[in-house]
Amino acid sequence: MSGDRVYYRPIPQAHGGRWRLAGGWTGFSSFERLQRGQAPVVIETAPDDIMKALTAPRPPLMGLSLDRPRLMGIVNATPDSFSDGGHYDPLQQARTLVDNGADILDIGGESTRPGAAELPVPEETARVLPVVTGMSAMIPVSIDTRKAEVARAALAGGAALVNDVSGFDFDPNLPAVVAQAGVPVCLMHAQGLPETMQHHPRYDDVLLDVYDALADRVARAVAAGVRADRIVIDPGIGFGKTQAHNLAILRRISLFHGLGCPVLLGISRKRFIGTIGGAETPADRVPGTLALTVAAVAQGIQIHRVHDVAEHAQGLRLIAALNENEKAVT
Ligand code: HH2
Repeated sequence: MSGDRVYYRPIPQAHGGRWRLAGGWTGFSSFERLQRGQAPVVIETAPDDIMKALTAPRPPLMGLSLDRPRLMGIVNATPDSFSDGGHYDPLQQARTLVDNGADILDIGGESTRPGAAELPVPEETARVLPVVTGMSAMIPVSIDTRKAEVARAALAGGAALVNDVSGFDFDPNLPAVVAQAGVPVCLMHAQGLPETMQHHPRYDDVLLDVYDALADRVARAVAAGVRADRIVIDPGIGFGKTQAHNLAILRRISLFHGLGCPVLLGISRKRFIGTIGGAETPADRVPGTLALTVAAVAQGIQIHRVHDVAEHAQGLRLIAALNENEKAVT
């Protein structure tokens, strides 16, 4: 990638601002100009095409407006997920997450934790389908899979979004399934496969490399017939990334609004939160997860994939109240 390329990161403001980020709750009035190998420079203007991508309101996703942060509750129909070890009935867990305030459920049957092995299609389908069919009349359901045949079965069972952690890199048949169904897709960035991705992840500049890779994935998805306004992007925290990589992305995550898509973030209970926060057990990483979610909300990130929906719903209610208060009190 050329070192000359210039990137514009909107600098979010707690109050006011000349423009609104993605038509949402975050204001901004200036930018960081980012270039490989150079220190960020604060500037006051950006090119028209970037401004358009940064400010255009995002269309509703599965009927959900994106003018406030949304919670995607994680349902692991897996016996080997990293964070909860499969110690629950997924259908019961799904209902609890709905009661606790989830806007979307993300249902997955194949663990993608570092070192996890691939699961055969029939097994993955058998795990997810009862939860998808059981929940899709109640709440928008996302199917977390890299595989076309699993996605096809889940869409037939009522799923309304495909969440592909490989960003269409794993199964060449998945783009056509998504395009034909006319459903939205979340394209996540990952470097390498779950089996080996944490061995030696390397980037030139992780923030800009991930941005370019996602731009490429969006372009490929559009070329495969997926409508641009149905694409959600995700920088893929922990997928072929060290702790320093994760932090570099999170620190400047508002950059990703420049791709013109809603942004989804999956940090919930991940290892680096335990390492920095001093919480060995995944279930003890809720405070650290919430802290990073609040920071991401302040950068305008729209969709938050979390295990602990009740705790995050409470946090988001407080953030909403702070924003409301400014309007109400004169
Ligand atoms: N992380 C995991 C799974 N799916 N999808 C998106 N879009 N973004 C993510 O960051 C993401 C994801 C983590 O996978 P796993 O190890 O299966 O654990 P869990 O599902 O409990 O988060």
